[in-house]
Amino acid sequence: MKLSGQLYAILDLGYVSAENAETVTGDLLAGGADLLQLRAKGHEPGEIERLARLLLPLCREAGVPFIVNDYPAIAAAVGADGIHIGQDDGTLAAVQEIVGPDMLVGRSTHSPDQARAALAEGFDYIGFGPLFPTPTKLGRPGIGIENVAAVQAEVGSQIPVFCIGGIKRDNLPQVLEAGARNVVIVSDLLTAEDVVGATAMVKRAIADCGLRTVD
Ligand code: TZP
Ligand code: MG
Repeated sequence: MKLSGQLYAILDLGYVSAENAETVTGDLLAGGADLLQLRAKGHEPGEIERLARLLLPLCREAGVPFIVNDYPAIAAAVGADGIHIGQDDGTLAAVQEIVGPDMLVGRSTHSPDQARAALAEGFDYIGFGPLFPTPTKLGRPGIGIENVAAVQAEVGSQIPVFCIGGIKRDNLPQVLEAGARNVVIVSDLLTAEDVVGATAMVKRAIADCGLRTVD
């Protein structure tokens, strides 16, 4: 996996109906998303597995890793490329007992200490945030952008650090300026009138920032 300049998109069923999941995933991929996660809080595992089986081939065709949120057993059953877990979802070792040693495993982190701990434990990448309060993750305060550069330098030199939470096209320059190299954007892409165009715009902004930066 490349270490910088990536856009991680999430097909979140809080914003997209199951009926539209395939179309919107196609749009995110057409716009240039580099990773795609299926996130379906509150949905039945059977429905999540059905959707995962639907979306996985689209990602395969685009050459984009397909990641399942929260359900290692579903990730293993459908042959996903990755599984993403939160702070309260157990250890990497416990997840790997279900998905095996080869699947990408990502961890949500909410502080520099958690970011360092996830690196030390051996996760393949981390989410770092929410940078700003967001309706997509209610009840969690924004951690701000002041630690982004330090976490990117320390942890991001070893594994990808994906800044997440309240990132939108209009504040993306500020987030990149703060030192972010990889971002997750959920609602701003999923609620865009033109999902392909919005995704492509974000990709260009990340790439332009990388060109201006000597890492
Ligand atoms: N984890 C931390 S913030 C967040 C998740 C899943 C939601 C990000 O969504 P949005 O809509 O881009 O703020
Ligand atoms: Mg979770």
